[in-house]
Formats: sequence, structure tokens, C-alpha cells
Amino acid sequence: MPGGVNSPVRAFKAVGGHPLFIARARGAKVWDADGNAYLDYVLSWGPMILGHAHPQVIRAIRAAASRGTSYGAPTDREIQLAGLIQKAFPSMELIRMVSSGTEATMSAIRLARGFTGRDKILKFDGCYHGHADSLLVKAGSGIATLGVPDSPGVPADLARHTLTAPYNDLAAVRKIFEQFGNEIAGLIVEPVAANMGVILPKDGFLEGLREITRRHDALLIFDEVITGFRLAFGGAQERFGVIPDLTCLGKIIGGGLPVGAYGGRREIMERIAPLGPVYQAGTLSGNPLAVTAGIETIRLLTRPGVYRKLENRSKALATGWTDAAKRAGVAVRGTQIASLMTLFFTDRRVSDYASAKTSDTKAYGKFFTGMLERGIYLAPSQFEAAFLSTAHGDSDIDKTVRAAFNAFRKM
Ligand code: KE4
Repeated sequence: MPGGVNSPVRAFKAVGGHPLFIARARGAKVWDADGNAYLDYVLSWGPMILGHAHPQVIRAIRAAASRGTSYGAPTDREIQLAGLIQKAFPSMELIRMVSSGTEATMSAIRLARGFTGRDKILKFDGCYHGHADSLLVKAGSGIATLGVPDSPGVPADLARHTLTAPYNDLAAVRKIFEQFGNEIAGLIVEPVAANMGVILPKDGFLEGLREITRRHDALLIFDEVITGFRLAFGGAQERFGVIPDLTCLGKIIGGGLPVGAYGGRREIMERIAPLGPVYQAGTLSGNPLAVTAGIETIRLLTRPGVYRKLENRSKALATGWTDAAKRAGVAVRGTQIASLMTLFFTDRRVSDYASAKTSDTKAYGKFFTGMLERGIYLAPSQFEAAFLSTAHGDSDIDKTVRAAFNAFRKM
């Protein structure tokens, strides 16, 4: 396997050393192949919001597996999951399930192009929407980590249809729409950026994108693969009150098994085959096991107080480790919203990719290693997010803040 991994960011290239091979996981913890336990803030990059191996989710998957693993035919459970998603995201009037976030965003931009008859899309520097060709332009996440501005293998002829602007820069978006307005099929954005580290939208940014896209008849596409069911039950569109034309989901809606989804206004989604001419398909789309895990996960997220508790613990961690850095004399900028957070090793305010890149990635590597030695497993890259789960308790937060202070002091 290239680099010994099945996804680049897992290779620890940005932080040095060898990646952990994980043997098992439960609750807020993972155990590596040597039996060492770690408090996990990667949580499979977001899906495990209930912690690992939640008993109710595992029980449901076991029962589903005994009825077979894949039929390649519609099932009532897919309708159940679609109904749960729609309850959380009313803007998703019709929903199509796929098997990854990449498939969701790739299909959403094809649909935007098919619906509008236009070719261009606009994305933001440092935002990552999966690895579909059109979206691997100035991407975040692993690309930011690997310092590869644009991936080889993406034809220039295709990349030129992808326009980019700095995140949080409405003036730049306005200018691009003035120049290319009637050629732009859609604008895709992470409503809270989490692939250049976690960066919040400035006040009015999302509302501005809604207004500009509407004015130019371009579709507004929210990539809520990370923020969906994490920022709130109804994701960023519930939290910020800005409603996109299309939404892409993934991660949490599969409860740790492969599920992605895209959906939105009926008149747009009705263009998708077999109803309409825009083609998209998938052997394992709506897989019964994966859909079962998603249903159990979302049902458990409807319990009262889940998001408030998650937010309170996340705030405690974010303030705790930022204070610890100050006490130890290490310059960091902490961001946090709901159960998403990042420590940027810079003294600059971070509001876009350019400012995120002022972070000292070597310092982040030292912090990462210091935390790993103290039994805390963070994302092996400055340009990712730390995630919390409902399985992380107050004592876990205290332990993490203490470990951070000692790691900072050592630095
Ligand atoms: P997947 O194809 O990896 O399921 O989803 C792609 C994707 C789409 N949109 C957003 C906002 C995403 O964050 C992602 C995937 N996130 C990365 C890390 N931030 C997944 C980890 C990895 O690539 O190994």
C-alpha cells in the first residue's frame, strides 16, 4: 500500500515518526497494536461523535448483518435514514445516498452543472471537499499537509473551470461573480472550514454567499460532511440560519460505516437519474449495514442535551489548552465551535488559508508528539480538526489539558 496507508494524512508525514496502527477502540479511546491506550480526538476524522463501538450501534449492525450485507435493491431502512436526515435538514427535499463525502460533493457539482448548463464552480483556498478532480484545486486537508498546491493528474482543461477565492473574502467572491457570473454553476463551501484547521466564517460571510449566488442564479452548495450533525443536529445551516440549494453530508450519517449523501431543492434533485438526465450511481449506495449504523447514530443524537454537553466540554478543552500554552509561553491561536477545534501555532489571527499557513508546522509536530507520549491522540497535521465525542468525560478533558501544559513546557 503506498506509504503503508489507505489515506495520505494517516501516514504522519506532517508530524514525523511512524503512524499508529490501531487494534481496537471503545468510547473515547483507541488502543494501538502494541496495546498502548490513547484518548482519541481524531475519531475517524469526525464520524465517531458517539465514541467508538457504541453498544447500541454495534448491536444494530450485528442484527442487520444477520439479514445479509448488501442487496443492490431499495430497502425501507434507506427511507428511514432519509427521513431522519430530512428532519434535521428540511432544505434537503430529495436525498441521494452514496458511499463517501467525495462522491457526495462530486455528484453535487455535476448536478449543479447539469441543472444550470454552466461549467464553472467556485471553491475556497484551503477548503477540502474530497478528491474529485474539479475539487482538487487549492484544496485543504491532506493537500495542505503535503504542500501540493494542485494535484498532478487533474487536466488543466478541467481545473480552469474551478475558480477559487480566499475564505471569508466576500469582496473577492463578488469580483469573481462580476467577471464570470453567468458561467458559474455553483459555489461550494465548508460553512465552517475544518480542513485548514478550524476557521469560522466571519459575520455575514455565509449570508453574503447566499445573496451573491442567488443574484447570479448560481447554486449555493454547503459541504456539511464535517459540520452536518456536528455543529448542531441540523448542521451549519441550522446554526447560522443560511439555507443552501444543495447540501453534502458524510461521516456521522454512516456512524463509522461508508455513507455519504447529497440533496436539496426538489426541482434540482429531480434532474438526477433515473428521474432526470444527470447520471450518478453506486453499487453499495444506501448499503443496509451502513444505513443501519447511521440510523442508530442519528437516533442517539436526538437525545435532549447532547449538543449542549458536547459544546460545554469542547469549550472547556479549548480554553484549557489555550491557557496552558499561554502559561508555558507558547504562541498559539485557538479556534472552537461546537465539538470542533484547532490550535494554530501562530500569533496571527487565523481567518483564511494564507493566515493558517503562517502556523509553525514543526511546532505542531512537537506538540503532537508530546501529546502522543502522554496518551493523547490528535490529528497528525496542523491543517485538520480536533473532534470531541459524547464519550469524552470531564476527567478526559482535565487529563488532556494537563498533558498539553506538560507538552508545551517541554517545547
Ligand atoms: P471522504 O470522501 O473522505 O468520505 O469525504 C471527503 C470530504 C468532503 N468534505 C469535507 C468537508 C471533508 O472534510 C472530507 C474528508 N475529510 C478528510 C479529513 N479532514 C478525511 C480524512 C482523510 O482524507 O483521510
